[in-house]
Amino acid sequence: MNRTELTAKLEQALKKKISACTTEEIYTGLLSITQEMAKERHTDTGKKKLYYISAEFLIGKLLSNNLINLGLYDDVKAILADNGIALSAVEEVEPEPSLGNGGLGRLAACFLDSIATLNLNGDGVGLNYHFGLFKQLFRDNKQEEIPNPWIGDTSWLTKTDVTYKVPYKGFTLTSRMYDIEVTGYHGRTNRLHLFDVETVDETLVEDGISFDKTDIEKNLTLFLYPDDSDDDGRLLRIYQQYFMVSNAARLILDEALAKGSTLYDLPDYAVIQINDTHPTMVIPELIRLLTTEHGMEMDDAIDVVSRTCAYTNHTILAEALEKWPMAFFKKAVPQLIPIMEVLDDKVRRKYDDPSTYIIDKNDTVHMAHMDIHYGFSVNGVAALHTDILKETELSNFYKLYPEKFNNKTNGITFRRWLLHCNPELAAFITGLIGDEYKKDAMALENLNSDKIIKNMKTLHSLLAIKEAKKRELAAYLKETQGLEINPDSIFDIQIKRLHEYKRQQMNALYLIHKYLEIKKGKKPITPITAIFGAKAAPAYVIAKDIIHMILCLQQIIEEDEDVRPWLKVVMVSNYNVTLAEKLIPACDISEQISLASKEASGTGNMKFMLNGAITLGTDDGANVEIHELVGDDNIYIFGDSSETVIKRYADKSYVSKKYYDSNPAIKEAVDFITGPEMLAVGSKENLERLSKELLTKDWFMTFPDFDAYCKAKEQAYEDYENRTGWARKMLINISKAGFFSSDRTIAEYDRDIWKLS
Ligand code: 26Q
Repeated sequence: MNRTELTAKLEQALKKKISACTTEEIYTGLLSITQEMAKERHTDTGKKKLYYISAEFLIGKLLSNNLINLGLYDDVKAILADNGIALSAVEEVEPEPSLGNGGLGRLAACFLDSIATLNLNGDGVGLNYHFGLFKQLFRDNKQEEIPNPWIGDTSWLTKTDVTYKVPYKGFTLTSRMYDIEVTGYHGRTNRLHLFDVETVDETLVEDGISFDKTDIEKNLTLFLYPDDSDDDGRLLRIYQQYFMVSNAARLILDEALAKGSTLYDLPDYAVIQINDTHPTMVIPELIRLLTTEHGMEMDDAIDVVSRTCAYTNHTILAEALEKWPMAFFKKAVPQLIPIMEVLDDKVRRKYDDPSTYIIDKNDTVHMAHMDIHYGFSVNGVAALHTDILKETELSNFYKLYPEKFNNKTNGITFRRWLLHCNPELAAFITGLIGDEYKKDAMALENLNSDKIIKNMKTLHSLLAIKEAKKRELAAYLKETQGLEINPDSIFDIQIKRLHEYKRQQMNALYLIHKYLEIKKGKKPITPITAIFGAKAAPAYVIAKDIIHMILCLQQIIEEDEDVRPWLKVVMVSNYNVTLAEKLIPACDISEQISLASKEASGTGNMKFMLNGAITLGTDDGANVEIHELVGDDNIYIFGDSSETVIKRYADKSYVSKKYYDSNPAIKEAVDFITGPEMLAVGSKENLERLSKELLTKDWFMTFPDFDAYCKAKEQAYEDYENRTGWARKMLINISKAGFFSSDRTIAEYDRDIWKLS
């Protein structure tokens, strides 16, 4: 379609001249023509189909992404510009759905993009949360939560005719399926199926995000349950999970039957990727449906399902592995219990290692165990993570099924995380090496030639792009959040969910230390802006205390005239995909400082690298692979190794107080948390609890890594002063980022697990 035709189409949808429309009207018009064109590319070809079941799909705004994938972006931008409208202003109108917590949900969204781009037959299946994850506000230096309504009158959802009955103990719910078109980059269109319940009642929500947790019929799809929990919502989580998988199971069986499957050959028609343990109940549910509604014998059903399901593990934190009391199943979905008992019984007959049983002696159901015994593939999400699973966390299972275990290092879609969020950098790359990299990310390696990395003009152009993105971010934060940052400072950024293992508290301790150093007269050469973005689960007390500490520190430094010109701390509120798209291109230093062995992979680390930020991190998750690719000179790695950490946990030898007593810098920074400056702006209760936590537990070992962290950070700041040297590091990082394209990850899933093509 040429520009004239596209203009005509848009004006037809708008029913008036483009120049006479508001940005809201333009958004609605663009949404409808984009959706229509996406639908035209929909196909369901291929006998076998992948069903990626996930409780989370953190898709972000869709308009620009779809325009890029459909090849319309440049034309639409130009047409709007001719009419005096900026596409960026139209983007602002679109609400961001918050259908995910963080990494796992965003990964699922990147995967859908790559599956469609690689022309694979694969759909997503999940839930249509009306308010998603909460929206974050700050008041009195504390986090508050409110709902994030995103559906409204115009959304990307298409209502379908597909409905099912989902049985619970004592009542049955009627579901309806809604679809979101998933466009591939110059590829086919697949679908994201989001199930909803017709009786959901948005008026149930009272103050903030509280609501009646017992009225399942009305509350089931109101909210996404956050990734750390109070007991309150745990039962509701089971109701949600069962709703998701029961609908998924019926859809899968219906589609296979429609294509001529006997169901005994289901693995030829369907492969199910279970995204962490949240959809694990799909295993007993499918077995239940095959035996009760399709007349299959139990052993056959178990065999069929075991050859259809594959499981991805995203965490090594024992406390995050889902284990549910049998009482929950009894209360919500008793029909699954006899099936799970059969599955457990078979395990017990075959193996005598109780650590691998599905139902333990306390009558607790271990969801991951069900996946491993009754799935044909188990994968981790980065090389180190998979090794740790095999050697420690899941070693007993690895002994039973070595052939099931495999690694699939995570990836990100370069459409959203380069082409869309940083078109200037994309154009710069194209100017140097052509645009082959847009279809084959490994072609970025062509940037790593002497002709390019030694050319001073090229290096200066790259720095100019970074500077422009920093100015853009500064203007955006000023306008949207009233925050003022200095674009001529170093942007040092840590954005991710708030979790103790990710160690935002260690970054904050460094900043306290730096603040005190500057007060003593040791000014940095270039001013520093430390930026945080993080939501804490509403019931995660210490995580909220850490946010409080950072916000108090932000205020203290802001009010300190001596330090203010040299150091600034800002925490952006409501960190989400949209903000990530603005922050990442503007970043100089990417903070990836989890305690080694704890971050399964990380994916923000990849996005930063692709946008020319230099990683300051531990040898953890996919940082290990980034480190290997870019080499010691182009990354700042510090801290204890995963082996050391695992050993220290095993021998229980860590005592944080010893470090506090013997390291004056640590003592000074920790004492500051409860000192007079902090107490003047913060809450005694929160700050004292946090300080006590560090002094008596420090479970994620920030003190042992503190000195190494400070040293590595100072080194990075020093190296930043050599501008062309820094630009060369940036370019080498970009040139090595190709491996982290989710197109590569998905091609591997298909080659080793799904076998669709
Ligand atoms: C569990 C039980 C009850 C309620 C919620 C949950 C829950 C919800 C979400 C548990 C975990 C999550 C999310 C986990 C997650 O995002 N993991 C991240 O996955 C990324 C993609 O593989 C990795 O890059 C990150 O390292 C990993 O932390």
